[in-house]
Amino acid sequence: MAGVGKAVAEFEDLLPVMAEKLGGEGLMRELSNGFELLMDKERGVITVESLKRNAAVLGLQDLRHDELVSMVEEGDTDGDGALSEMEFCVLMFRLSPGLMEESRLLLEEFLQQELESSAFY
Ligand SMILES: [Ca+2]
Repeated sequence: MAGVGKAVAEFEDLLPVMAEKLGGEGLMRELSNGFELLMDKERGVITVESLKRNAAVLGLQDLRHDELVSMVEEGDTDGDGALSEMEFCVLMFRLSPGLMEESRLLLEEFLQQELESSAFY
């Protein structure tokens, strides 16, 4: 699991900085971009195969197959074997405890805005 640990450590360093710079909405947009880079274009979800194909984009090419599998399993809350965009975002936040602390407020603010804007449409 050394590869996962290293990748996670990099996210831990990166995400709080991004959160601070971009604010909640910008951070969600970055995560969403990351999701699009990693997803299976035909299915619109991240699978182990799409993760493997695109992992190099995020510098995760050193992760072994079973590490990629366990990443997907860890994030897959509805058990369909793939990561939806929301599952991916939640996983990224879970992998980064520092980010959770620092950006929970930003995230809440963002979700609040989303709720408010969706209430108007
Ligand atoms: Ca899923």
